[in-house]
Amino acid sequence: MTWRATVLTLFPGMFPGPLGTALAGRGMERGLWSLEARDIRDASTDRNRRVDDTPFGGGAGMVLRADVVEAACAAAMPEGDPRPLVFLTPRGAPLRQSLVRSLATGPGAVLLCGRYEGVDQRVVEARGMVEVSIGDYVLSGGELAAMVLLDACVRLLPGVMGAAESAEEESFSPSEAGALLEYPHYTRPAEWRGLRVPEVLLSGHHAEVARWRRAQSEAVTRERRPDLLQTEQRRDSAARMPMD
Ligand code: 6GU
Repeated sequence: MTWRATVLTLFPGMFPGPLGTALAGRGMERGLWSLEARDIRDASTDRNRRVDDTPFGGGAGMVLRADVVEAACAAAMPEGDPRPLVFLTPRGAPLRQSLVRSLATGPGAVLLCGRYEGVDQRVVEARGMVEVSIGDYVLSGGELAAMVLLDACVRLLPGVMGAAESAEEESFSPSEAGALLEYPHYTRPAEWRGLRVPEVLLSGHHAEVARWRRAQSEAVTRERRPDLLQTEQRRDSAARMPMD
């Protein structure tokens, strides 16, 4: 079955963009997933195709109207469409690999991209949208965030990744093994500009390599993401990804 993505946006021309190339693009060509970008403006009944209005209570910027967004959702999703509706907004809960995995396991997703100051909250709630952010910075719209979310989902779909890549994920990978950042990687030449690859990696001692990598993972995690080492953040299993 094809995993089906529908994006509701004021800028449908931004899609598929980078999702039409590389791994995701090949997956799309092979029919493993599909992408439909729909113009929210097509749902406007206004003779000037207006989609936004000024915020009640005052303040800067404009707000996408509830009636327009509802009409766009209704047009995109037939009654009983089982796909979750995700609203990309900096107000959302942080995107984690656990949500990515759960979306990738399902039939697909409908993604609403915010623009302007926001979307009338009544339609967000009436439609039971899941509000998601991709990080603590502000983008000019939800489109790039939607692409990030789709890329993360699509790479998990059965058949999208080659045998080498998926095999790598299933074997030991520190990022899967204990909520740690990855160890550093090296390849040939063994010496470059006078810089040697760590000798342990050339030793052929698999157990020592594994021990060294684990120590590197712990050190870089302590340095960059100490929050991942807090036990209450590690959740139940020792077999989770860092961003889970
Ligand atoms: Cl989902 N949207 C916008 N506009 N900015 C963001 C974001 C989303 N996530 C982080 N920054």
